[in-house]
Amino acid sequence: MAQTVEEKATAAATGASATERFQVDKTHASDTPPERVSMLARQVLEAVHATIREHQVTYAEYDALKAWLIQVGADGEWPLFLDVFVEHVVEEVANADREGSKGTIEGPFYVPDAPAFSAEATLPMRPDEKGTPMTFHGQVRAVDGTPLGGALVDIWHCDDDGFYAQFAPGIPQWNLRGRVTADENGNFTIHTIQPAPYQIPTDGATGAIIRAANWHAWRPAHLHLKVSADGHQLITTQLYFPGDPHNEDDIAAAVKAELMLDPRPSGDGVDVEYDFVLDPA
Ligand code: MBD
Ligand code: FE
Repeated sequence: MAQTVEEKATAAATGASATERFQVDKTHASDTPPERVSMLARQVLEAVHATIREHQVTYAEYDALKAWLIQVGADGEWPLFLDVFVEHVVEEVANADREGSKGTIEGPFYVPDAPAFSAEATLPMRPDEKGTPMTFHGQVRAVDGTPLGGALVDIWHCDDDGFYAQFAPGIPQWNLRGRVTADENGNFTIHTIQPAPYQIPTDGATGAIIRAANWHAWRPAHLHLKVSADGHQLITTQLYFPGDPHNEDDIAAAVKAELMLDPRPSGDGVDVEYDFVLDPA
């Protein structure tokens, strides 16, 4: 019983930590001109008005909406909510013209400046880290096929229980996070464990709307990556595992066919290979 309470506390802390992280890394002034702010704000508001008219929204429902919006902020869950339900379309628009590898959403759990490693690395993990051992290797190239020596592969993923270091308490700071510099041929090899499918925290305001709507809270198992090289566009992406029941109904709508791995059994674990192709800057 005590353990259940602790796990719930863990999930709530996850969403709120993402707000602090965002405020440290990403809050910056936008230079959006007033005409554009006006147009975008007006269209969003008009879509809300149209929904109210079409569905004859009541005062009770309007008050429930207000209470819920207040709670999302109080729980610190705006980064979580927005990255789960909105970011995928921003990413689609931002990267529509890219020729190289597909990107997908960053999500709320990236932390910059993870420990740095050379081209063959074992991610920081606990001595008894649970999970299937996994070796992830590949090459970083330009769109013309030139290997990008010294490219940076910044990887982060959750543990075998679906928890991210620095967002769920009790996990070593840099667990399953690292920045790996590829060798002179753009090759890298990363030893880690296979991440678990991930259920977004259900005990805060984001969970409340998921429950109220009778949706589910699952993301399929995934690796997060930022891959970059001098003179090239950074890609933020994720990689997925075939057969995961939530590849088809990811709550964050961030799965793409091009991002599917092809794991092969190897020793007591799996071996996965994926190459990244970067567009010129
Ligand atoms: C995650 O791990 C994630 O990747 C996203 C996009 C949202 C919530 C949790
Ligand atoms: Fe994630």
